[in-house]
Amino acid sequence: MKAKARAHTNIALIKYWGKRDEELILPMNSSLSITLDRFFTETTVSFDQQLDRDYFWLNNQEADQLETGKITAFLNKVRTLAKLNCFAKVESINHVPTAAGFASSASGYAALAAASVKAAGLSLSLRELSQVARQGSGSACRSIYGGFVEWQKGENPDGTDSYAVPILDQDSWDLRVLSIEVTKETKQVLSRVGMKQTVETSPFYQGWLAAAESELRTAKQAIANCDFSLLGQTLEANALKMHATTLGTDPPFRYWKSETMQVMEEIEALRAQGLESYFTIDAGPNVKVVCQPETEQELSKALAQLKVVQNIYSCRIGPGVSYIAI
Ligand code: 2P0
Repeated sequence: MKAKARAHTNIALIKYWGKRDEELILPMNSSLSITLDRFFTETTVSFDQQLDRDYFWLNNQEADQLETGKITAFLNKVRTLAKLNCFAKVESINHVPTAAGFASSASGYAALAAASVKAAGLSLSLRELSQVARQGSGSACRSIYGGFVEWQKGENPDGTDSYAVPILDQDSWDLRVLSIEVTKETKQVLSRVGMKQTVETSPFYQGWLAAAESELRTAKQAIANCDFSLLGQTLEANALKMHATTLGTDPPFRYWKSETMQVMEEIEALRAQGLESYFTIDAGPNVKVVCQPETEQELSKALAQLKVVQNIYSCRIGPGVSYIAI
């Protein structure tokens, strides 16, 4: 009744932005990501008849009631699937610098899903596991696989056709991601809240949906041909459109800060000089830069010169979920 799993973070090249079902976490649009090697979560789950409730320890500290409640809500789905009626102790170690704008929810729920289904005695395919992880946090379904991954939005109201599929494995195309930290400030609109507000109030949302669909097709074509320029132009355009939707909400909000813009402008300037890379930004002010191995060092050196840059984390493409012997 005990299992331990590791899952890595992922960064979306075509963003997931908006839900059609809040409870099952079903997205309005399909998305595409790369799993990263550097940041991951390791989680141990033990189901135990002796426990009087679920316990959640994060980074060796017992979590508060609110955080434990979220874990219980997720474990309830696993208990229902496994027809299990006992509580669990969950111990998670996050090797993710959350302050640098790396969401830990993707690696967190992917590791929790993998460990909890195994501890509950279920034997699921990776596709089924991605559907379970999705119900903890949407982006977590993509972290089940390594390399390049598509989350197919599906059409069914019950979510049975909304899951991740691997589209290119981690060793097939060596891309690099520089995560540029410009602030450690965590106060911002949570992505869950931000995407809901966008779906409900932004007049730009229909435009986003149409564009995301065609950009996904282009990105998949670029990946099939290992066409870096096409993939880069597409992922950058997609990130800009996602952020544009937030400017149209009521009330409006934005994730960028002036520091964000400075990094974006520097990427454009370096590109004009022949140093090719492309930026993407998630639900926060920090910037991720996608580049090729041969220019990684030079780009990193150039970006480190900017006053606004506090830290640069260099990442490679990483693996999918794995189990750890205990
Ligand atoms: C993504 N983001 O595709 C997009 C781009 C943020 C911007 O997935 O509500 O933590 O738990 O399903 O997965 C972050 O949102 O949201 C996210 P929930 P999640 O990576």
